[in-house]
Amino acid sequence: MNNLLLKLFRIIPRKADDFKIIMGGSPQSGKSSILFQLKFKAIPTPVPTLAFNKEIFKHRSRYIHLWDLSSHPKRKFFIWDNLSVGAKGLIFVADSSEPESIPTAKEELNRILQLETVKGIPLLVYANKIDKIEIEPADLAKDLGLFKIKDREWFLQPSSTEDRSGLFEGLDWLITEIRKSQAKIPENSQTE
Ligand SMILES: Nc1nc2c(ncn2[C@@H]2O[C@H](COP(=O)(O)OP(=O)(O)OP(=O)(O)O)[C@@H](O)[C@H]2O)c(=O)[nH]1
Ligand SMILES: [Mg+2]
Repeated sequence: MNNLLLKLFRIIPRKADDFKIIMGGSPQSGKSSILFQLKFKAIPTPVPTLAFNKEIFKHRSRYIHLWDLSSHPKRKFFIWDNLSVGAKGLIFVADSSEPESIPTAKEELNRILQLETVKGIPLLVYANKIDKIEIEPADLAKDLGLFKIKDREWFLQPSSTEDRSGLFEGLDWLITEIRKSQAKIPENSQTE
C-alpha cells in the first residue's frame, strides 16, 4: 500500500461501524450522479471523473463512505488496486440505455470481481437510466454474466438519477448484505 495515499485520503474508515463501499462501472453510466443523489439528493453539473469522488453520508444509522472510482483505461489499475482496500460492498453501474455498452461493461465487471480487495463482498448492480428505456432486468443480468457469479451475493436494481428511483432500494439491499456478512465474522477480527 502506498503510504502517501493513505496519508492523503482516509482510505479505510476509522470506525469498524462505518461501511466503505466502492462504485465502478461503464463510462458515463451515471456513477457520480448516483453518488451525489445519495448524498445531496441533487446532482451538480456532471463532469467526467478523472480519478475518484468520495462522499460520506448517513444511511440506516451507519456512515457510508462511498467511493466513485474511475475506470479510465490509463488510471484504473492504480486507482482500483489502491482505493478499493477495506471495501465492504461493491456497486457496479451499467447504462441500460446503451445496450451496445453491455459487453464492455461485463468485461470491466469481471476485472473488478477478480481483485483480491473485493473478494467475496456483496455486489449491487444499478441498471441505470431506466427513464430512457424499458428493460427486462433478467435479460440484462444474463448479458452482464451475473448468473455465473457464485462467490458472493449480488442484486440487480433498475435505477434512474432523474427521479432517484431504485437508488435507495439498492443501497438498502447492499447494507443488509454487508450486515449479514459482518455477523458471520468474529467480532475481534472486524477491526482494521
Ligand atoms: N437520463 C438519464 N441520464 C443520466 C442518468 N444518470 C446520469 N445521467 C447523465 O449521464 C451523464 C453522465 O453522468 P455521470 O454521473 O457524470 O456519469 P459517470 O459514470 O460518473 O461518468 P464518468 O465519470 O465520466 O465515467 C450525464 O449527462 C448525466 O446527466 C439517469 O439515470 N438518466
Ligand atoms: Mg463520474
